[in-house]
Amino acid sequence: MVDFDGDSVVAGASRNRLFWANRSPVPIATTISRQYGHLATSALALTAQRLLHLGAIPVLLGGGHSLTYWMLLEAIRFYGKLNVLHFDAHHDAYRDANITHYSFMHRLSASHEFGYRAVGTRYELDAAQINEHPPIPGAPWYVTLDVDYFDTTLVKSVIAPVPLEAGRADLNTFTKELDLLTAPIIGFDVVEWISQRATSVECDLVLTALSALKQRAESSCV
Ligand SMILES: [Mn+2]
Repeated sequence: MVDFDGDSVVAGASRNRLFWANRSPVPIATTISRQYGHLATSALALTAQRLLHLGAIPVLLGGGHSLTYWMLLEAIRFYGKLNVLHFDAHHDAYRDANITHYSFMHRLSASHEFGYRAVGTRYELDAAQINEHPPIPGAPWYVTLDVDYFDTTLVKSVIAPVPLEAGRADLNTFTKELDLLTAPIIGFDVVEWISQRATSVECDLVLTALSALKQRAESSCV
C-alpha cells in the first residue's frame, strides 16, 4: 500500500492509508507512507521485485497512477512477456519528461515491449502517445484500475472525472473484461482515488472491484 500520489508535492490521490488498512480484502504486507516522498517509488519497485521472486502476486493500493509504472517495470523484467489491462478514463500517455500520472504509459511504451488493452479511455484520445500493442497470446496479465474508469454517475471521488458520452463503465463492464482474460493475472493495482471524498456506496464499489481482482488473480494461480 502506497499512500503517495507519486508525482506531486501537493496531496493528490493519496491519504487512503486508513481506508485500505481497515477495509482492504487484500492483506497489506507493506505500507509505504507519503513521508517517503520520491523514495516511495524505489521502495515500491523493490517491494514488487521481492514479491515476484517469492512467487506472490504484487498488489498496489494507491496512491497515484504514476506508481503503476514501477509495478509494470518490475513485472515486465520478471516475466519478459506481459500484457497490461488498463482501466481508465484517460490514456495516461501524454509526452512528458517526467514519469507522472498522465505520462507513465507513454514513458513505459517508449522503452519496453508489452501487450496492451485499454478500457474506458475517453479523454483527448488524439493526444495518446502509446502505440497499439496487441495483447501477446498466452502472456500473463497485469491489471491497473484507475478509479476514474467508472462513470461519474457512480464515482465522484476522483481527481479528474470524465463523464461517459455513450456506453457504460460500471462493475459489470469491469468484471466482464476480467472474465475475458484467458491467461493468469500476476499483479494488479487500484489507484487515483480519494477515499476521504467518497460516499459509502462509492467505497463499496471500489472494494467490490478490488475483491473481483483478488478473486480472479487467485483463481488463475491455482
Ligand atoms: Mn490514470
